Amino acid sequence: MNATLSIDAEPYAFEMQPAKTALLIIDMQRDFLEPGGFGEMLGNDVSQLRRAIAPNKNLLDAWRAAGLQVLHTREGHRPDLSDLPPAKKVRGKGTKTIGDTGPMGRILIRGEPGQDIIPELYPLPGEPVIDKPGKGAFFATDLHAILQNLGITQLVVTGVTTEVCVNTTVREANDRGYECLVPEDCVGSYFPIFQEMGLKMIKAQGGIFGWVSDSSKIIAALG
Ligand code: C5J
Repeated sequence: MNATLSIDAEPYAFEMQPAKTALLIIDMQRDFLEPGGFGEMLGNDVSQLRRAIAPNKNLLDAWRAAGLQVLHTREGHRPDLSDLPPAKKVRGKGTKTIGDTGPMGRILIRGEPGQDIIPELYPLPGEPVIDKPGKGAFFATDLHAILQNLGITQLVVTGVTTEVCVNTTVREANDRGYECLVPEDCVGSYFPIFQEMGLKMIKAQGGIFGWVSDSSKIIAALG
């Protein structure tokens, strides 16, 4: 797919070059999204995030059918916690924190059931999965090197949560020269006000961090 596709977006159309664009799905992990997981254990309403599953699935299916690049991320740490900053371990003063045993295994530890990606969006063999210790997908990972080697210059960024890992990753990507398009129905926050404001921050001031659109417009453009 070599033609440039013009996607209706805010603050103005996103001129997408599909061969140079990757779909980057952020942290669609069981512990954040599934009833009975760590997110719900903390008192969050997971339905706010689960709304994004079906649009992500539709976009992922269309993206794969078009033969375009997909990457996934997972937030998580080494089992020995050697990459977990003490400040992150104690943040929130919860009775259960990262590394402790939670409802789906050790919380945010690589290889544990809760840290894995939900079955609906499970990566196919060959789709890179970036395990990240921070909120941004570029911090302490090989994501930038992989994207550079693939010739990627534009990203469609989806996933959770809108104001935390999605926003942080879009800002990191923007500073590294990537153009980011965020389909609003494919990102989710436990807090409706943060969903709204997280998207507004991206597209404000002429698209200071990127563009905001909707999955149906991207799928329509892909044909
Ligand atoms: C993500 C978080 N993925 N909210 N993590 O946004 O802690």
